[in-house]
Amino acid sequence: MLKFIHAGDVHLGTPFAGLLTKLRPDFQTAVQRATNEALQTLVARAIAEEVDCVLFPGDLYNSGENSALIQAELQVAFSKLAAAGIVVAVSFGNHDFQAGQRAHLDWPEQVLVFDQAVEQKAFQTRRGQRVVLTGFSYGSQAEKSSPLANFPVRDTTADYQIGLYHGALGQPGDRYAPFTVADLLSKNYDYWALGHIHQRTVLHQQPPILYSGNLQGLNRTETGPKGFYLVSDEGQQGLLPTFVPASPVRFEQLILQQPTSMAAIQQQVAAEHYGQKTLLSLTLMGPLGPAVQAAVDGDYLLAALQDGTPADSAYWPIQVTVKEQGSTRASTLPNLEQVGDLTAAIQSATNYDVLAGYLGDQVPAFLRSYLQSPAGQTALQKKILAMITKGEQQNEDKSH
Ligand SMILES: [Mn+2]
Repeated sequence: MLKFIHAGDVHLGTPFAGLLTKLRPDFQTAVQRATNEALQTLVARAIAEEVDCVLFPGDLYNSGENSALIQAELQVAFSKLAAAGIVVAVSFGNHDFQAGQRAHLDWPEQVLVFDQAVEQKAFQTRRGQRVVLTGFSYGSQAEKSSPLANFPVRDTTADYQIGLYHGALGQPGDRYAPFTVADLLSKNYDYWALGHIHQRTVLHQQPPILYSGNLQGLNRTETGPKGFYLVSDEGQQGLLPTFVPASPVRFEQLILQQPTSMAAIQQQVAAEHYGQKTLLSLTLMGPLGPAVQAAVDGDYLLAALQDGTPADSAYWPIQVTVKEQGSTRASTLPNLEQVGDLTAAIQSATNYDVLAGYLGDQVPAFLRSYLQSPAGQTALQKKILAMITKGEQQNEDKSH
């Protein structure tokens, strides 16, 4: 019998930079502690369940370089697991590439760290069974080679063989160690612990090939409960994963139909059930009542909703989008056709608070800080202006 935890994409130390300025203080604290608290929940469960090992297939850290606090928190977590006789296996991904080579605190010997070349690591469980783990770590922000070719087929002398793999389905040459399900199946492993995709996804049932998703949602697009898989073959039907929620803060999206007043919005939002601290992205379907429309036009809708949110609510609105007649337009974005001053319009559209909402979670930290910097803002604004101007010229050309 084997029992283990599969936790991809913990992203310890995520700064939540674009979000923090908009939060009530209690949410600010909760968000800043969220990734570590989710890890603590995992550790407590691992110990309570007496698992044999915990597998982290990439992006355990949000970045390759980490503060003393984050390193200390991870050290505490690893030490607790080691003291309970639990083996930890870490392979680094595209966010925390080379984290194994950089300075970090000494980890207990029960922590197995995968090198950039594909490696096998074996250990004996408390019940005397031999488990072989196979994996590799990223050496840079992309892994265009096919490390899978170097994964050996299953060691027939092992009781279990598990692959740790940070990557995405794709074609040779894609950025994130592309693979196909057939490639993985050809290795005959008992389980594939995948990382990289933040949405829980089952690619194959038996043997299980799956993404556990992230431990804590990192932005408004990563909605719903987040956590890890507790995997066991106690039921003798092969290794079966059970999802265990671990995120202390949740992102959710809520759609409201034709709100007539600000009070109506507040009532509908408050009437939802919130099991935990929830950051809300609201979509208002038009037509809107006059007061709501005025708030949209005056660009103070979100601020007004935050002002009207009770001080002890379990929810906090972070974004409002208005949709009418099939068109989508974020209330924070100006309508270019109605704006006389194009430069000002572009400036407000490239404001980082607006921009951050459109950046996917795979956008690396250095690019986020560039887009937030004066140099990045100016470059982006120039580019947009050039595109709009060029577009106008092309339209004129066509009319000839
Ligand atoms: Mn990730």
